[in-house]
Amino acid sequence: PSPTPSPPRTELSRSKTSTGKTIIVEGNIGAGKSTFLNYFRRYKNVEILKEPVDEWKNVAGYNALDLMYKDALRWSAAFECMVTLSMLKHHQNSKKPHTLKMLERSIYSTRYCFMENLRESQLIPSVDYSILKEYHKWIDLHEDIHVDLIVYLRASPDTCVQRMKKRNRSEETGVPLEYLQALHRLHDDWLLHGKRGKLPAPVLVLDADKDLPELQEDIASYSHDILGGLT
Ligand code: TTP
Repeated sequence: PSPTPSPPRTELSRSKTSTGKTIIVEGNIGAGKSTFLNYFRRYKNVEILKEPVDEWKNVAGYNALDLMYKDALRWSAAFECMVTLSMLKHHQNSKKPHTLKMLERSIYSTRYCFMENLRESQLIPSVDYSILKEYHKWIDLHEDIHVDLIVYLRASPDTCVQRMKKRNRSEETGVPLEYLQALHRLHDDWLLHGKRGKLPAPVLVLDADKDLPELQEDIASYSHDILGGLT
C-alpha cells in the first residue's frame, strides 16, 4: 500500500503559540510518546527532539541498550550515563528563534523513574547508582533545565506490553510485565503524587490506554491548549 501522505506543515500564528517554551512528553515504555510527537510534526515552528534510541544502539559499535537489558548489573550505569548525556544535550539544545521545543522525555524521568527503578530492583550496584546520582545533583545545581509543561501519556502496564510486542524492538523482548509495573508506579509517584518534590512544570495527563486513532483524536483536541495555552 502507498504510504499516507504527510499533512502540509502549518505555520502557527505567533500570537497563538507559546514560542520559546519547552514541553516534555513523558510516559512508560510503549505509552505512545512517538505517536504524540509525530502529530506535532505538521507545525513548522514546533521543534521536536526525539530520544536518540539509534545512538544508544550504536555506541562505537556497541548496542548499549541491548547490553543493559541482557546484563543490567554490569551495564545499566554505562547506559544511564549515555541517556543522561542525550537528555542534557536536548535540554541545552539552543532553540531556533520562534519555535516551541518538544522533548521526548527529560533528565527528570531518567533520574526519577529509570535510575530509581534500577536501584529499587537492585539492578544497579550501589556505587554505580551513587556516582550517577552525583552527576544528576551537579546537573540540578549548575544547569538551567527549564520546562513549561509536562504531558503525561498515562497507559496501563498491560497496554504498554501489548504495544511493545507489536513494535517488536528486539532489545526489549525479555522485558517482564513487573518491570513496566514498577516504571508505571514511579511515573505516577513523580507526576501525580508529587513524591519527588516540586514538579518542574504543570502536568497535563492524557489517557493513553485509548487505542491509537482515539488517542490521536485526543491529541488533536488538546493541541490548541498544548501549543497556545502556555502563558
Ligand atoms: P522510552 O523512552 O520509553 O521510548 P519508547 O520508544 O519506548 O516510547 P513510546 O513507545 O512511548 O513512543 O524508551 C526507549 C528504551 O530505552 C526503552 O527500552 C527503555 C529504555 N530506557 C532506559 O532503560 N533508561 C532510560 O533512562 C530511558 C530514558 C530509556
